[in-house]
Amino acid sequence: MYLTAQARRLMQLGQKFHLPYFANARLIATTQTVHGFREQDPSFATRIIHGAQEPEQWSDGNPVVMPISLTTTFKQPAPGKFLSYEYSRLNNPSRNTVERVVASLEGAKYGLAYGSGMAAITTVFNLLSPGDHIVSSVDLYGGTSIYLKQVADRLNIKTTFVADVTDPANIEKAITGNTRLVWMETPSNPGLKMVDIEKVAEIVRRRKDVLLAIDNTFLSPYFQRPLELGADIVMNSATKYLNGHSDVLMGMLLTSNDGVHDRLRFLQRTIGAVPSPFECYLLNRGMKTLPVRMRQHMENGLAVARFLENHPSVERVLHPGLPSHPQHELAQRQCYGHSGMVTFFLKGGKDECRAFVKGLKVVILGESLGGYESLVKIPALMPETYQLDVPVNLIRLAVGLEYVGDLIADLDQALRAVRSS
Ligand code: P1T
Repeated sequence: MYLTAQARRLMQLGQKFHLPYFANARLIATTQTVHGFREQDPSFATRIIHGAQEPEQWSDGNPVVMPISLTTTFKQPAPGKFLSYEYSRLNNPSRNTVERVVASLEGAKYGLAYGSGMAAITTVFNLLSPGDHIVSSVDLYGGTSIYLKQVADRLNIKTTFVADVTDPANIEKAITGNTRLVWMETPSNPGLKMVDIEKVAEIVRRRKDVLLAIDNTFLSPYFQRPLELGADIVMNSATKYLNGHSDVLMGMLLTSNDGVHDRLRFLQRTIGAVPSPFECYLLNRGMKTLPVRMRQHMENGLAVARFLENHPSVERVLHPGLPSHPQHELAQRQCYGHSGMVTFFLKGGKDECRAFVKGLKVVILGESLGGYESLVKIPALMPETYQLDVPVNLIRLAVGLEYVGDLIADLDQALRAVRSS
């Protein structure tokens, strides 16, 4: 049997200290490499619980759970002199904790927290000046796309939206002398297209003045760590998988580049789109279960994708963990797994799509993803301002943590209802 490095280490420890439990390291090994994806670092789960949050770092009594620091200001020992903090827009103990925790998960030197994913994204765009150019993708979260087309464009920051980012050569061709940023989502929203981060990083590195930023929202650092692959900046909408409970709006930026961090930190303080300490507390609490949640999202998502792939009412299914995905091999090489995101094309048009979502009883029709509840969205039927250039029969599922048998039964009965309507 293939043994992970961690399993080998555990078995050696077991033999050395006569620990019978570690003889089961083979079992642990089988849980670390799943469905052919990259081998996960098993200590990720330990870092998320203990990393950057030692009880000793907080107030009296060593509380195990991070306190919520609601204060907006901090007593100064003398004019112009500050202890660790001065004013909560600039920094705050609760925010500082989640920033350090998420940084450790993404393998970054620095983490910065914002009041939403969009606040984090637009802060990155604020690194640019009029006349600068961005390379991005046609398949992009609607909010990001709108900002680039309707706000950045007005500030004379132009974007080239590459039609097919699955071929790094197309990204390379779009880079001009004025390009300062390459902004990619992988997997993309909602097309689940994969970008080869390592190859694109290699292209971007040839130009000292261009940064590569990756929106990692669809996988979270548990399933993909773009900085390890050469990206300069990683963005996570923490509203999604990182928090996982659909009760927090937050965004995170991660980087190991000192200069980029200094500029982003300056913008964070100056623009002021920061999260409240209570949201930071909720995020820190939600993240504790990220590894268990993500593994279950993957199991449920794969089961749903396989069910849909064999359904007569479904034209095509997109899931990077399925051999039928055009970039299945890249996904397995680049990622540690895949989340609950499944995109499929229903046979039919607008009416069939409407009938399908109307028939669902467990899966909820709604925006967002990454929470414990399953959600469905039809991007082409969104309000006009958010409408994407996607086929009308494209349906996006964010598969949640319910019993997967109930989810499949729900999808099945809704699909049957479409056929008989
Ligand atoms: O909603 P907010 O926390 O501001 O995050 C924005 C965002 C950024 N990047 C990606 C890939 C996203 O999917 C999102 C938000 N997406 C949805 C709300 C959605 O339903 O797709």
